[in-house]
Amino acid sequence: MSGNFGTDFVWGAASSAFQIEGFSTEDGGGPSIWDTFCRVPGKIAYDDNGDIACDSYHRCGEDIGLLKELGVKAYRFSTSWARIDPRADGSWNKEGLAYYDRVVDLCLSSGITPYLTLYHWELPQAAQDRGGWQVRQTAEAFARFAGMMADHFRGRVSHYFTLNEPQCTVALGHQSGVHAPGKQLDTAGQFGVLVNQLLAHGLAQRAIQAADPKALVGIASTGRLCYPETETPENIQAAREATFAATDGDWTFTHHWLLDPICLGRFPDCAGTRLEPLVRAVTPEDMAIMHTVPHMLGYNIYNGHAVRAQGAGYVYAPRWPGFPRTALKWPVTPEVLDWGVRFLQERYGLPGYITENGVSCNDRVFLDGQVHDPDRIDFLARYLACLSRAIENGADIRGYFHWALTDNFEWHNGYGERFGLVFMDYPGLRRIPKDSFRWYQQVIRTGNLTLSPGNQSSVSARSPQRPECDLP
Ligand code: GCO
Repeated sequence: MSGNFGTDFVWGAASSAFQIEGFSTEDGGGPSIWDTFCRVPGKIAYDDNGDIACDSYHRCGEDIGLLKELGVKAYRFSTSWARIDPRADGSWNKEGLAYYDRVVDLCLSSGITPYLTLYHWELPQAAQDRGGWQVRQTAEAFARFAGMMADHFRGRVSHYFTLNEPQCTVALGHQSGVHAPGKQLDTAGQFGVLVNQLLAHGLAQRAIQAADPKALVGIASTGRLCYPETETPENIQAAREATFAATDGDWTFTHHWLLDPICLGRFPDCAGTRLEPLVRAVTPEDMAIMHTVPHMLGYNIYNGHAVRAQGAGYVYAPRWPGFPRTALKWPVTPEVLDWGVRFLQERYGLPGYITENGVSCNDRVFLDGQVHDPDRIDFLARYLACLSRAIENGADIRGYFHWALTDNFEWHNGYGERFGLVFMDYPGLRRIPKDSFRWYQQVIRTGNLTLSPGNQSSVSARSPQRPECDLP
């Protein structure tokens, strides 16, 4: 099956600073909250840390060369706030900035459009020491950083994402504490962190647009998405409702608690929940700052929940025993890149990019010296077929960034999880393109989603994962 990806479709790959660069404090850089968090015993699997990572700080030429070989049109990467603004006080570290000049200029000379994420969790430890995302000053400091970046890169960079997944900063960094800075706040504290990030987005977008009126600004969101177990009108409506339900049980990991204020100028309906008084306390002036509508939305989507209508409501459909899962035990649910995308597009109506999608696999170098990863190829073929169907049904999705270009530091999971199209041989930092690298190269070139050149078995958005499953 060939996807419905037009010739203008932006095929890309993604990474983030702390996950690939290493050497955070070299050349005047400052430690981020993740440098600090990695030093806390027991927080990171295998006691891994980001000291070296993929050494992209010294090897960005190799990485951009791989992107050029892959044939992508765009590269989504983040610029470490801690490397550039080590004291979070606006005294810019020119050598840190020079690294990103190299990355941007290498992209441009390779015909690759840079999409800069200005915050992929690289909060300067100095900002954390002054309260981090629990205080408003951090939002103001971030806006100052964003404005400087837009001014510095004007004419070379035209696409920015302000923040990556504020939902994770709240839910993992300040609720469960499994991510840096490892806080476990109450609901009021969690909501305060969300508010400061919403302010950070609004203030930063305004600063970027003031510095470069031609810049296009977005934000990368993640969170709960649902899809109909079977495609009856009742189940589709149930999945839509479940996606945007305003329960106060798991509100932190939802798209709409971030995107409703930013895009619609209001918080989700939370009457009668613990959130109601907190929302009421947000001033109209702050609501106006948060309500800074982006030019585009980034969706980081990996999986979702099947839902079926039941009575006047809905239930999450149980996953059958042995349901397909990734190496990280995440469920494989390609339908989410069809229906989840459609629901988001319906609600926000903005141009969208899939800014992250991919899969962790138990990749290794085989006896023939290659890295064979059929699981990733099958995963991508299914998800891209579903994305193609969403586009066919009117979703305004303009690009897809595979997460990730190379295996990298998977946060509290350390280096044990491999999401890359390129295998990272960590001891020697050798980069080995996997079979999926060549498969994705072909998709970019032809738009064709067949599983492999030899195997013409086509892929459709309705390819079942359960053999006897007779999908309607
Ligand atoms: C996230 C981050 C990425 C992850 C990727 C796989 O969504 O957590 O944006 O940095 O590495 O999503 O978990």
